[in-house]
Amino acid sequence: MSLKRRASARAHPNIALVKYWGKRNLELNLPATGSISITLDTLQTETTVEFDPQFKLDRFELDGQPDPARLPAVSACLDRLRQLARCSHRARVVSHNNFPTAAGLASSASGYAALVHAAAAALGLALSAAELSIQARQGSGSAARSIFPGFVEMQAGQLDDGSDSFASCLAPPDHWPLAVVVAITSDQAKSQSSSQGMELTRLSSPFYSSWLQDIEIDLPQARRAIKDRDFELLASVSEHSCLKMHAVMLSSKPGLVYWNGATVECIHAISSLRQRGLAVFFTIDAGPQVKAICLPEDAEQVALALTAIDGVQRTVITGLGGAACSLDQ
Ligand code: 2P0
Repeated sequence: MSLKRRASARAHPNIALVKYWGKRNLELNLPATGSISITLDTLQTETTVEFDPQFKLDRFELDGQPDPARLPAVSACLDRLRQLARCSHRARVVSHNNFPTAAGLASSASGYAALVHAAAAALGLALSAAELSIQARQGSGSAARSIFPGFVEMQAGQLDDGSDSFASCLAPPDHWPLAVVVAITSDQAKSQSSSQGMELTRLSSPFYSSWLQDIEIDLPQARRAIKDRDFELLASVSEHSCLKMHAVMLSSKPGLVYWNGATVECIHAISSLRQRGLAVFFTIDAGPQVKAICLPEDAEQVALALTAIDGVQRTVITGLGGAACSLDQ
């Protein structure tokens, strides 16, 4: 490749319902277990990658600012694709999130999914969605799922080289068009990466092995709930998975406490909405935001209830979103 090549892509964050928290191989970023997620619409990362023989170094810009802290991980992602394409050109990567970065809104998922999609296209690599998912996984485990639309399952895989550790679509968004109300309780970036947190949990939580074992029970239940559109079953397996994950986070040494006061108030508010007959459940990731999953007709009411809570700064309503895609003609 001698000429400069450029491509742009968009990807959406995803929210895990059966959570991933723990790795079986750090170097290849292989998850210890499978996970099941929903891909969102509305929230998105858009990324342009330009390879140019004139560039001396890779550059990475996020939301209008150079981002040297994330550059090594971005370059490592590009290196894997450059190796496949037998290209040594450096790249300029320009990325925009329309939501807060690194605050428990899965910006690394949409970020790495958009990055590998755009970089592969710019390098002229015709990768399948599974191959893109493998590339995205090496940037960030949850990013493997953001390649796909709607309801998505990530396979932990068994092979040492990780070639069987990728995601696939369980059902498209229109199979069961759920809504997600995100209650933002803090715009601050978290102080510790998920990778560091997962390793701390693996090495120190006395409950880690039970956590891993139980996921094998949760995965088939969540699959069945999605297939049958069984809201009650999906609510029960998802809340249980979320609380078990936070239990191993809390029981790490030192403990990982991702919640703030408003996070806890949101949990109680969602439980009381459900007692009043609304179909809604919560999930929370490695940050203080709360995601309420509900039927679209109830989303406004859920958002009103969460916005009224002290400490909730704002809410965002999303539906289920599409696959990572090209922004080029
Ligand atoms: C998930 N999370 O399943 C879980 C739930 C956060 C809590 O995957 O280390 O940024 O890059 O593989 O993907 C967030 O972790 O972690 C995550 P790495 P990632 O969505």
